Amino acid sequence: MRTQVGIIGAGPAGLLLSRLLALRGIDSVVLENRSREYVEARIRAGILEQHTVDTLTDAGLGDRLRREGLEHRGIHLQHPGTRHTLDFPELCGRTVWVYGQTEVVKDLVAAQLAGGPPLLFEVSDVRPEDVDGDAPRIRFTDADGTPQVLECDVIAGTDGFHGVSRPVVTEAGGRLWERTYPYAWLGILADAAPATDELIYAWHPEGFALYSMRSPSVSRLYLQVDPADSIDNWSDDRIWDGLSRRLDIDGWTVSTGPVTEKSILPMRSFVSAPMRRGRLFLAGDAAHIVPPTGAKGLNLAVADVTLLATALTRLLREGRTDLVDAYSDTALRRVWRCTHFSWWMTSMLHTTGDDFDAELQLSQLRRVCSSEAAARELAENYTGLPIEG
Ligand code: RFL
Ligand code: PHB
Repeated sequence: MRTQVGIIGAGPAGLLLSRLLALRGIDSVVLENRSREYVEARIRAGILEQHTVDTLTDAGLGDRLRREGLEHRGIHLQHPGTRHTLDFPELCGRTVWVYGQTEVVKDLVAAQLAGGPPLLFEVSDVRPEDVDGDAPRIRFTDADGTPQVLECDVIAGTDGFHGVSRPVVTEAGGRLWERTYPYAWLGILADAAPATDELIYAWHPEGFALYSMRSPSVSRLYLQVDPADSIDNWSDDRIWDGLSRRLDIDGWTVSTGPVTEKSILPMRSFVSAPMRRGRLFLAGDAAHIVPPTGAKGLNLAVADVTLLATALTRLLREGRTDLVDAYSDTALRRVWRCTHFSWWMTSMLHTTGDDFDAELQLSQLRRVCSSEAAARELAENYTGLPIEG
């Protein structure tokens, strides 16, 4: 087998890269170690920045998004006794969209299977090889158990945080930065109409809570918990009690309903640089992880592959290396901005058990809720800064 770009991983990064390349006449093959059902059911991100929506729309993937997605003009920031609304169009002229990552992935898979580049599910033993030369290859075993070799011009490592690509880059050198936070999120999906127009990010002495949604009839909610806690300790009643206490405000209640999914997610910041070794390029969670508080992970993955698609097109169509040579540095500038913003939102909203920290957090929240400059800084970062390069 031969292709121009061998893509490891069919998450949003790998699938969108394949699509963007196909639109520019570059062929690719996507290799995924899970099944289609598994990839389409994995519940993760919910918020798309304006540029992510524009990129998906330009790639011909905007129809269902614009029909079923919910455009949001702001967020509510809450601390006990106060629920303050940040109006994004007023502050920075942009909006965000609620459209689940599951739906983005379903749209990308459907487009790929309807005459797009090959997408192979349930492959195993995936190994990028000879990435320092001009003719790298990917060895893998296909779903029937047959060993295969995919000869490529370039390999894209879009295989997420636990993938095989990053270790190949880091064994040649580079640097890692990591911060593990002393809290985790307990996330639920519930068949309940959201009781709020905008997402609510709430600071509370018992810990952070977030009220999000997936549709007019499905809510997605999160509670700050101890990372060592087990989901078995959290009955549905205990979760709803915690949510209603932490989100409490006079004259308003959380709307409850059957919980259809619940899990505990660790939170970390992680950056690996450079995002390239020879002909192997990393994008998305394969190179960096942010805590979900800033809603940046999926959007960063889209920003990476937007840059990478342009850089690879220049390399493969014109033989020019300027953009691939600049890729890692250009992508990392945005990665660090989003890493800072996600860390800042996380630090402002999650209680640590320390009274000094609590006073600093409340002071920062009051500042964002009273100063237009402070609110604009949050709004510009949350809705997404322009893609460089
Ligand atoms: P993914 O989605 O992890 O996809 C990687 C794919 O590679 C496959 N794979 C392999 N395939 C072949 N061979 C191997 N050896 C392989 N190893 C792995 C995997 O099966 C998978 O299909 O990475 P990608 O594409 O970079 O996308 C990144 C996003 O998924 C991630 O950043 C976001 O979900 C983060 N995130 C959020 N981001 C946002 O922008 N907005 C949000 O509101 C938001 N909320 C969240 C989130 C992540 C969460 N979790 C669960 C970590 C909320 C949560 C709860
Ligand atoms: C979500 O809806 O899953 C979501 C929304 C906002 C965040 C994180 C996750 O900051």
